[in-house]
Order: sequence, then structure tokens, then C-alpha cells
Amino acid sequence: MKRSNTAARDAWANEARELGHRLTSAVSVVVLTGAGMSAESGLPTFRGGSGALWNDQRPEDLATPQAFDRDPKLVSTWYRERRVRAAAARPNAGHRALERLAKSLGSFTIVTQNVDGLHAEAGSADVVELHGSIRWSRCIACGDRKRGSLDGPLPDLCACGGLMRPDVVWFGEALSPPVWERAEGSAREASVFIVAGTSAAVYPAAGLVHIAKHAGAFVAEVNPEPTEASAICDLVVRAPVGAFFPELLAVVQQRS
Ligand code: BJW
Repeated sequence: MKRSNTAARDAWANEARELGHRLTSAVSVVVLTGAGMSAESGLPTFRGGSGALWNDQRPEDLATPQAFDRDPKLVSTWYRERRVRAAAARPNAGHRALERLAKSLGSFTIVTQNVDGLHAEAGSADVVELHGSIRWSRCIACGDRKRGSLDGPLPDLCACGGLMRPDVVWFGEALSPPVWERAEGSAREASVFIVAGTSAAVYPAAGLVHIAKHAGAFVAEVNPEPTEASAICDLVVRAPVGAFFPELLAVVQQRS
């Protein structure tokens, strides 16, 4: 076990050198992150893993407008619990390393599927939040937005009497057009595109990997497990983000 850990770390060190070399000569870098980015902050991922089910329900079945229409209290309770956990969670070494990489490199865009706000909390500016933010709610009747409640009766109500829902993108709902345009434009222009901590199973977010690849980017994946994007990646790093990104940062800082 000790030997294989050492072998894995040697492999990450080589991969960090290769990717670090690419980053320091890149004109524009994009990092697409998913739930695995926050796993080391204690937040569960959506698919697989012991934390994926909630009250015996699959997250994918709760993250829909139909589930909210059917049982707003149940869905609001799930989001309330996640909001409280997200508020208590802290950015991990991976979030912090990405923030510092952005400062060391020129054009660096983080596009996240996560709704937990941990990239911004780590100090990253201008994060593209594809699926909205769990920290905010919006009224299904008048559209007003307010901070999502952390306590009190559920479902939460707007001053107009309408039901408040989390300000996130559910299955079957369109992503905000300006947010998508920014993400798609960054992917097209990326010289290096890193896909980290996502199963790359949910579209249109997963499509960004293909857009970047077809536009000529060097595509690297950071994930302990194979994903639907692995086959098209130029470099695959089988490591957790909290171990690999600090190592990558060290390489980039040495070279610049
Ligand atoms: C680690 C780690 C560590 C662990 N370090 N790694 C094309 C083909 C087929 C279907 C579609 C298609 N285009 C659209 C669809 C339909 C659908 C879809 O994609 N379905 C698929 C399931 C097949 N997409 C939609 O419905 C989207 N909307 C849409 O297309 O609208 C069209 C439209 C146009 C015009 C008008 C109207 C409609 C919307 C998708 C919204 C997704 N929303 C959610 C919920 C957000 C709110 C919330 O958080 O509750 O987003 S679902 C959920 O999945 C969440 C996530 O952001 C998203 C992706 O999950 P993610 O991040 O990849 O997590 P996991 O758990 O899957 O993976 C974690 C990974 O981490 C694993 O790989 C681990 O190994 C790894 N990991 N620890 C690194 N330490």
C-alpha cells in the first residue's frame, strides 16, 4: 500500500510538471469544476459515494421543477440542509491553489457547476456559476431574489406570498444565457482546459470539454475516478484536487 501511494505521488509529480509547463506557456486557461472539487471540504457529491443519497432519494430526482411542484417542503428541506452545510464548509487546498494559480497566470477562468460558493470564498474572482447559487432563493411568482433562509418554517415565502425556490438550475431548465455564453466563449478560447472533480455526465456543462477540445485546447482531467470525459483528455491525473492542485501551483510558481 505504502509502495503504491509512493508510486501514485511520483506519477502526480510528473503530471504536475507536464501540466505546469503547459500552463506557463498558455495564453488562456479554463478550469471546469464539479462536486468533487468540494468533496474535501466535506460536501457530498451527486453520483456514487456514500453521501449521495438523501432520505433514500437520489439527488437527481430532487433537483427538478417537478419534484418542487409535487412536494415543495421536501425539496426545500433538502436545500436548507445543504445550504447550512455549505455555509459551514471552508474552501479546501484545491480551491485555494486555483485562486493562487489565477494570480500567477494571465487569463484564468473558473467555470463551476457547483452552487456552494466555495471558489469565491477562497478569493477567486469572476467565477462563472453555471448552475446558480444555493445561497440565494427566488420567488416562483414575482422573481424577487433574496438570501436563502437558514432557519424558519419551510417552504419559505416571498413578501408577495409566492413560494421561494433555490436560485439554482434544475434538470430540464435552461442555464442563464449570459452565463452560458461566457462559459462557452472561454472554452472556445482556452489553450489549456482542465476538467476537475466532475463526472462530466450533465449537459450542457460537460459539452464545454468537447468545445474546448475541438477548438484546439490541451485538455487535462483531475479526478481519482474515470469519467465520461476521460477518453478525450490529453492528460489524465488520477488524484484528488486537494493533493494535485497545490503540487501544480508549486511547479508554476517555480517556473514563473
Ligand atoms: C473528486 C474528488 C476529489 C470525488 N478530487 N475529484 C445531452 C445529452 C443527454 C441529456 C442532455 C443533454 N443536454 C441536456 C440534457 C438533459 C440534462 C442532462 O444533462 N441530463 C444528463 C443526466 C444526461 N440537462 C439539463 O436538463 C440541463 N438543462 C438543459 O439542458 O436545458 C435545456 C433547455 C433549453 C431551453 C429551455 C429549457 C431547457 C440542466 C442541468 C442542471 C443540472 N443541475 C444540477 C443541480 C444543481 C443544483 C443543486 O446543486 O442542487 O447540477 S444536477 C447535479 O449534477 C448538479 C451538478 O452541478 C451536476 C453535475 O454533477 P457533478 O458536479 O459532475 O458531480 P458528480 O457527483 O456527478 O461527480 C463528482 C465527481 O467528483 C466524480 O467523478 C468523482 O470521482 C469526483 N471526485 N472526490 C477530484 N477529492
